[in-house]
Amino acid sequence: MGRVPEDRPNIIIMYADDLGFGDVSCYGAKAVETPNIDRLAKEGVLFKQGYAAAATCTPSRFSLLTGAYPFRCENARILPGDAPLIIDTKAMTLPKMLKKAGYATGVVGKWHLGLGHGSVNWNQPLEDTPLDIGFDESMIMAATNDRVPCVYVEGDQVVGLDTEDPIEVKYQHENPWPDLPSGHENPEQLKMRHSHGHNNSIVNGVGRIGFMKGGEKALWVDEDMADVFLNRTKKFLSDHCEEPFFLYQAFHQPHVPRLPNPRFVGQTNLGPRGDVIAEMDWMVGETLDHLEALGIRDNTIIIFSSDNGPILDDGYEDQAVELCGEHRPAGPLRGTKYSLYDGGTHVPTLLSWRGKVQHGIKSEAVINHLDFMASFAEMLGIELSEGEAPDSQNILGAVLGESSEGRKEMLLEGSYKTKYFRQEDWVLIPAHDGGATTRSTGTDTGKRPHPQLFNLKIDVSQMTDLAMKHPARVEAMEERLAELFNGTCTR
Ligand code: NG6
Ligand code: CA
Repeated sequence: MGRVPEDRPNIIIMYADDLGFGDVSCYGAKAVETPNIDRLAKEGVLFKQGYAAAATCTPSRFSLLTGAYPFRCENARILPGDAPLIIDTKAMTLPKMLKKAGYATGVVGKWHLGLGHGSVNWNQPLEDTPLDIGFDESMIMAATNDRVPCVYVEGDQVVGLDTEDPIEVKYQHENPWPDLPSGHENPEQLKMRHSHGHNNSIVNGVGRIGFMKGGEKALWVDEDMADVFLNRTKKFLSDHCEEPFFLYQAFHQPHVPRLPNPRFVGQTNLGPRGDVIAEMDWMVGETLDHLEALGIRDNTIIIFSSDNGPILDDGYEDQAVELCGEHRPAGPLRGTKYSLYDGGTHVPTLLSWRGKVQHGIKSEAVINHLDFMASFAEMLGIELSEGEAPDSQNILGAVLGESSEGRKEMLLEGSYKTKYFRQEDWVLIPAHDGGATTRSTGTDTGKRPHPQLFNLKIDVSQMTDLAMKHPARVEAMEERLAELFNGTCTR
């Protein structure tokens, strides 16, 4: 039995990669069943208005871990696999804050916040890793499952490193090692073809973004990744069940390339995208069962959410579009990953604390992942100093499902530094340059040469632009957006 004091519950943040508002059964999905994620809804709070800070990964995760809007960090944008760490090692972070409160801290899974502070030498102990921003333990992939280097990193070391076969990584247009195959030159070697991009180095029969060489023994096998990360998760939980802990469990699903373990192939009729969601749901179930077995489920806060909205074709021919049928990955919401419309950031968000928080609540409170930091600070009696978690709001009551009062307003990011603003039920998307759709991904970008205004209360699918009808509101919201954007703190 764990002996965690009541006032310092364990905290696990389970963070899916590109999972949409309509992709799990407790949010209405029919084509894919997620009985384990649904357990969290049954035994906790389902947020109808839960938001990631941005419609892409790196900015969202930056905000989750720092409590700062992504626009505050110039480099918070989709990073290559050899990018430097973008979180200031001196800054306060969620894991650092919890460490101060006596928590053991760990991260397992997708990182994508950079490593090192210049060009990384993968063959030596790495510098500026998750260990330098507050995690005691770390077992990660450096970036995404479609980017090199395709190796796991435990602490500051590549797992399975062989000094006889050093790893080299290059992000450039041309293949730097013409004797090595690439997806572009050797499509016959691919088991899953790319639809756009993803035609550089071939690892495990899949073309990736970026080129890598060496490290043959260290290369991951995509189909084993769920088991590898789950085993490491269970080890962390077993090792720390006698003390308060924080685990950031960052799933790699359903991001591309979607290569489930054979046990999950064909579990849904949606093809690989549905099957990896089923696989992730299984990981959630295994994690919950492990907490039960350790006797610590009741005193563990489990949050489940996603870093951004869904996407069907994100660069591989995996039939996500063809097999989608009636399934609506973003549910009733307009837009997807990369979009300025709601489906880009409005994501499934659940919280279960079985021993403490009421079960089966459906909350209308608006919460943003940014807010976990200040809310948990409140829960644990931690003072945040000026400048720390500058945009994280203490809405603990809402986070624990006790109050329907969440955030009143927030800036949100579409793709690459584009922004929009939600205030109460109103959403203002300022004028943006760029195309209304991106052909390769099929994204409804939300970019228009004029501002758009929606009222989500009466128009959840953002079908009626009210900007012409309410020019004064557009102007007032534009001013407020500018004020928030130009300030240094919104906490
Ligand atoms: C894009 C990739 C996409 C995905 C995304 C990051 C191409 C053509 N597309 O650049 O496949 O990797 O970056 O996704 O390369 S995220 O969820 O990590 O933000
Ligand atoms: Ca993502």
